[in-house]
Amino acid sequence: MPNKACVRAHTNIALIKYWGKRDETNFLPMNSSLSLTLDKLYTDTMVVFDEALPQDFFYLNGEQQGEKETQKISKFLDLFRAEKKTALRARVESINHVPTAAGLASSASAFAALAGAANLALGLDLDPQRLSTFARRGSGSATRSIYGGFVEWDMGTCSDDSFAVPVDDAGWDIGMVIVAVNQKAKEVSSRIGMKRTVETSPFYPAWVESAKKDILDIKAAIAAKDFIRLGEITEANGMKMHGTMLGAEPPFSYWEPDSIVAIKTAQALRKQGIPCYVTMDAGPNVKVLCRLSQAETIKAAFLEHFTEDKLIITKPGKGIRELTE
Ligand code: 2P0
Repeated sequence: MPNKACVRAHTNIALIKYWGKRDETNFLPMNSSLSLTLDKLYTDTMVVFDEALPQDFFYLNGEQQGEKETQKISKFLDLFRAEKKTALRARVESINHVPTAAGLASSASAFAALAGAANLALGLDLDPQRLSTFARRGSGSATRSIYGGFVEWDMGTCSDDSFAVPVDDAGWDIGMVIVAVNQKAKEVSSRIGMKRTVETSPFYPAWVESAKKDILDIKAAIAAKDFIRLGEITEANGMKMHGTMLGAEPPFSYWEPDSIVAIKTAQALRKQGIPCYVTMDAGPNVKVLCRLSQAETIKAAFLEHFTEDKLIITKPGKGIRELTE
């Protein structure tokens, strides 16, 4: 058994969003989602299983993490230990590669990298599809970070068949400009936010119905390499998700004034004949889906409102892979 492995996983941005669970224990979503894996933002994680360790240890960016964070990692590693029928404890060392000041640390890349490294270190030999079901139980969005390009997370019928499927490598002039908007205080966490929305928002059933159609439509747009349609569906789906939160009790929103500035900037670019479309997640950052060949032009327009360090251009990223020394 190798007992040690290091894996890189990239984060992903959902174009058709995951927002709500039908089973909170197993992280089963209310609807299928579809994302784009990003090249620029990723996590490298090394896992060493060692019989000399009395407990699990977790280091993030070189700093040992406290009990709460370590427990989360232990609980996740328990899934792999159960599969291997071992009680071995592990040392986990993660480095988040996120451009400074962006505030874009992601549980998607974190749990996908940890899943990949645990799988290799224990010699489990899980195939990527099965591995994505493990990643899912760390964080829903991590399901999709196993693969590169456009990825669908099929909602499935149970824990075994709710997994990610690669859809397309996104190698047809697809890019993203991330607008890192300043965040004042930590908002409602996505886990709490989606739960509140599912339980209280009268708009929620309509969201689920509409997301089912959106996923079919976006896959047709990807198959046809129709960028405009891809963007239109992406932007509309994200807006609908944020709409469900306004209907929750109590209502909440992740938007900041600068989020609106970014949305308006994208709209103005479209009027000038440069197609680009926005999507937002559980935070104020705005992600602009664009043609990679036009990303610099789009960034220049955003520079009128945002400083250079807040604007990140990225191309599509790859799936998880082992890093060898
Ligand atoms: C997504 N988000 O599809 C959606 C869109 C945020 C908005 O997945 O509870 O950290 O760990 O499964 O994956 C963020 O939620 O939530 C997320 P858990 P996760 O990317």
